[in-house]
Order: sequence, then C-alpha cells, then structure tokens
Amino acid sequence: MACAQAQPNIALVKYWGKRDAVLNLPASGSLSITLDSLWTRTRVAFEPALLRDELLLDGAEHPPALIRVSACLDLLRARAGSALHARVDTSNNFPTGAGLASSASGFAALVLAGSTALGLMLDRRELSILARRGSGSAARSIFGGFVGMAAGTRADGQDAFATALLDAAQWPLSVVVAVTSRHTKTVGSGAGMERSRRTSPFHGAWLTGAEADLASARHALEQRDFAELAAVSEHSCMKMHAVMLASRPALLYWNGATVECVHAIRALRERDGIPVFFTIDAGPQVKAVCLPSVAPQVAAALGAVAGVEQVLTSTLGAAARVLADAEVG
Ligand code: 2P0
Repeated sequence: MACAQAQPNIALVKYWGKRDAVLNLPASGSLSITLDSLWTRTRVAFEPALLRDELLLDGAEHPPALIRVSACLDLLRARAGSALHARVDTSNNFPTGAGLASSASGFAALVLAGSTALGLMLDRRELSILARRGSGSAARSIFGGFVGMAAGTRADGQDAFATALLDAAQWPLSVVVAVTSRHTKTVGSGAGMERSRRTSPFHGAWLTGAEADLASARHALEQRDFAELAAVSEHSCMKMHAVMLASRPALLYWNGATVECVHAIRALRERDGIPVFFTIDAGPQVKAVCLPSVAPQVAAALGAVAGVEQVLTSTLGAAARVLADAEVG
C-alpha cells in the first residue's frame, strides 16, 4: 500500500494532438506550470483477495475512470511481475473533469502511489513516461514549478517525457482560476484531439508553430521576461482554440463567462498595467497567471465577472510526492 499526492498543471504552450494514440505520444512538445493548492491524493493497495481492480473517485465508483486506471495499473504490474489487483481511493480538492487538469494530477498520483506500493524504485523520468500512458498532461505533473514536455521522435515513446525547467521558487508566479461551470465536459480531451487531427484545417499549422512557441517560452523563462511569457502563452492558447473551433463538428469549450473573463484580464493588463495573462484549456474555466503581488486584485476582478462561480488562487507547487497514509483523508 502507498499514498501519493500530485497537483494539476496548466500548460502555457499547449499540447493538442497525438503522434501515437496507443502509447499516448504527443505530436508536439508543451510547457507547463504545476500548481500548489489544488491536489489529487491517492491511496493504492494491492490485495490478494481482490478479483478485479476497484476505484473510488471522491468517494463514489466511477466505471469509465476505472477502465483507464486499470490500464495504467497493468503497466505497473507488468513492470513488477505482479498479478495482484488493487483498491484505489482517490480524491480531488477541486472539480473533476471540468478542464482543471484532474487527469494530470490523477494519473501522476496513481503512478507514484502504485509504483511505490509495488516496491518499484522508479526515477522521475520513468514515472513521467508511465504517467503519460495514463494521460498526456500527467507526464508533466510528476514535476513541480515550470516543466517542459518533449514530444520525442522514438516509436517506443522512451524519449517522450517531461523534465523540470525551473523550480517554483526560481520564478514565483500565481494562478487565479475562475470557475465558470462545474459540469463535466461533453467531449473529453482525447476524443477532441482526435477530432481536431482528423478534421481541423488548422491542425498542420498548429503543429508547425509549436517549436517556435516553445523556444519563446523557454527564452522568457531564462530571462524571467513576464511580457514575453504572457504573449506566447496567450498566442498558444488562442491558436489551440482556433484549431478546436475549426474542427468538425466544432469543439467549443467556452461559455459566455469564459469570454468575459478574457476581456477582464486584457483590461487589467492593457488599461491598468497589471502583469497578468490568461490561458484556457479543454473546458470553460479561465486561468489567469500573474505576479503574486497582484493576485488579490486579479481574483477580485474575476470574481466580479457575471457567471464566475468560484475563484481559486494558487502559487506554483512542488513535484508529486509520496504521502504518509494519515495524510490521505
Ligand atoms: C494541455 N490539454 O497541454 C492541453 C491543453 C487540454 C488543453 O493536455 O488524451 O487529458 O489523456 O493525453 O492530457 C488535456 O489532455 O489528454 C490536455 P490525453 P489530456 O494541458
């Protein structure tokens, strides 16, 4: 038995498209920040008496998630030479399946807890590769701070893993999340990516531009250049949503409040000179990235937007870690 915690990450240079759906290999690299105050905590217990894997997600059974969890556990069992089934108890302190990257923190915590429970001594690279098989973005949540994910070129995926670029303390930033809906999205990321790959006329341009966006983001990190990071992040976000919107049928993850939050963030920056930028994933929530000193102001502005149900503020967090059993509620 072992327990682990991982936090969601928010991509600034986005991943949207796979080069291999079976091994879950991304078609382009990505760059993300790992959060601090949102988390998934997971306990995995391998038990001889179990005839199949069992999953409790926030206290309830969840058959669709169990299929993905079992597939990920199969990879760990194969590594360990074990045939034992597991009881998995996992909880999130934030809405699941609503564009807040619960699959990223979920599979990172699952791989760390599961591999520890089986006595596998995996390094961070191996954990990242295994977490990627569960969910592409989960490869990044193995690490804290600023994280780079390589697309890799190998067919076996052994070069498609994340690495740490900067610790959270090396460039302290805050993320203010405006929750505009708690409904689970109707088209999941995996299905949405496949739809875009097959039907969006912009998909090729999206992949062609990824390397330049990554280079700009890495340069911004080296220079601690907030304006450059803001420009490339908003560009990557809007390009990804353009790819989604041009898919057939169109993928529209936004609601009205999502758009109003974008206007509010642009006004804060352009009218008031506040260092803040937005990013949006496969869901209607808006994430505002800012300097910690202005986070209360950003949170107040987003909280005043009609349709915003909740505002969460987080600094950047640490890597996934093993927890003592008592820490898992
Ligand atoms: C990202 N997203 O880079 C992008 C931006 C959503 C929009 O990675 O199919 O759940 O499990 O690899 O990781 C969400 O997709 O997809 C995601 P799979 P995942 O954060």
